[in-house]
Amino acid sequence: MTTAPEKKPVQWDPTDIKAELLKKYPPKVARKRARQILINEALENDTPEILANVRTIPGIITMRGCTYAGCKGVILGPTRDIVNLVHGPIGCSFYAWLTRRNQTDAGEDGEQYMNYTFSTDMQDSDIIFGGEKKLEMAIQEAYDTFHPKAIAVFATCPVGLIGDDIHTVARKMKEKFGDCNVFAFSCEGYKGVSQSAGHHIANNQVFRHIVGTNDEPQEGEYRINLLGEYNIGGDGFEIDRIFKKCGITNVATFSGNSTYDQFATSHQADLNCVMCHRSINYVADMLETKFGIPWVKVNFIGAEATAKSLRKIAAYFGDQELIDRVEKVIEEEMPAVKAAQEDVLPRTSGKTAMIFVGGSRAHHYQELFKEMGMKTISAGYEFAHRDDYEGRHVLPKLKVDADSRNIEEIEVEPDETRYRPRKTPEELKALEEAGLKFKSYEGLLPDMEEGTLVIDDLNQYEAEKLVELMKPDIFCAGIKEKFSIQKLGIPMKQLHSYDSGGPYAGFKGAINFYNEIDRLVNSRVWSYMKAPWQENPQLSGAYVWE
Ligand code: CFM
Repeated sequence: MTTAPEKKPVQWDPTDIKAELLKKYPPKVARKRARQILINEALENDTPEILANVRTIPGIITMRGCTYAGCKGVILGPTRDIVNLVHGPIGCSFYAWLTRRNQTDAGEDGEQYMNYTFSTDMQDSDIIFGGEKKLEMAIQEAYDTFHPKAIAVFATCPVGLIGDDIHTVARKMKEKFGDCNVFAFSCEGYKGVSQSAGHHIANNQVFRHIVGTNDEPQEGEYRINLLGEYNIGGDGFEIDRIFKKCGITNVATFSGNSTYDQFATSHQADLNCVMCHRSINYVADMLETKFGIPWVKVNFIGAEATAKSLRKIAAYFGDQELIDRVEKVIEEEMPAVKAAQEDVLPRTSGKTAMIFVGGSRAHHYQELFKEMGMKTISAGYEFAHRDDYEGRHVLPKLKVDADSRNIEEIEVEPDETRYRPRKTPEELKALEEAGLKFKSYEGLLPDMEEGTLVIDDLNQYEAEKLVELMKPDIFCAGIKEKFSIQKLGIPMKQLHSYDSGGPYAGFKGAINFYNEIDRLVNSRVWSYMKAPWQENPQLSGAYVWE
């Protein structure tokens, strides 16, 4: 075993770093960005306030995606037996072609459309004369070819601009077929400030058109739904393996490796476990209001976090048999985790990481880094809201602006026949008193050390500046950042797609992650790299404004 050489710590002061990041901006831009760059501090009764979920300043190269990406790609992308049809030009449709590494199994029925791209391939003439006829024909063709249970239609920007009525077309086709649910999403890319708006549009329609449509009793004890787990790199498979071993029945995952029937029967579960708070917390609320299912926050990223989440589920059901089985599973799984951890620790402890991902992972992955003795010195979300940073207690304080007003909030009432509180208020209270928190998420800030930098909607310029100034041992973000960071000599790990790795969830995932990060932070290759022109410039130039 080799140990890492003592590394000279890079001295930096967060206030200087922040000033340095803002220095190049015009005053107005700097003022806005200053509210999105936060130096973490522990306040007595509160968390510091950050500006989030606001428009990116035009001209800035954001890491964000669009509303269509959040709806079609994130939420509906991993549903295997729904035909997801993009109404729009083929450019947007290309990104429907499994570019996110959602995994699935084809199941016993073999219904699996995830690796197809369904598109209306809009042309100039469709933009001028309208695309509804073409959409109708495309839905018919998909139906004739596959006879799926459901067809979902997604609007891209031009569809909203020319005003195609996709909902009427969907309704008409649903009535015509009789045995295929057809519904549409007004998720034009410009609809919101980021993909977060797309999650909301997607989840609303899934709730409205599918959830609770199948009352056939389901088998299995200790029935839960796992909300906000998308099976990237097989994470969901690993979590399901653990559930199975514990005897917990996962009725529906929203939406990793999911099927139409899982959503349709999800109202029969007795507990909702929320993994990615950002993308789905409102669905948990709606399921509670309509059907009486309580929810708890869980996290299966990190071995300790996994154990803690399993114990939460067991405590909720309160059955000694389940509690014992969960303890036994943890006891069986942990030795391999500990062995891997002990192996990497001498080489990873004391190293530093930066994490800038969408809305949840920048928080969750800090668990894994902690288990490796590494510190996250800067982190942030692309598109999360203030509650994901500061905790849900800020929810009543959030102002509704023009952009959020654009996104429908559906009014949900208790179902007349099927609303059934799973626990009495006294039982819930007793569980709370025993430490099980319902509807609770504290956000990322309390889990980060004082003096760390938390940055919302980080952009290309700031990312490079940050790396240059703070020199982390690893930078985690997405494909758009990958190569620019590596060119700065710092290893880069994609935490959206996992590069080609994973799973990183659960116990086996933790082991995979330790080994992968150990390999990356101890590889010198990036720092040896110099492009030929950096050593021998053949041409030199200057900007006119310099
Ligand atoms: Fe939730 Fe996600 Fe994330 Fe997200 Fe995403 Fe993703 Fe993500 Mo990429 S649902 S917020 S919209 S945990 S695709 S699986 S990795 S940005 S941090």
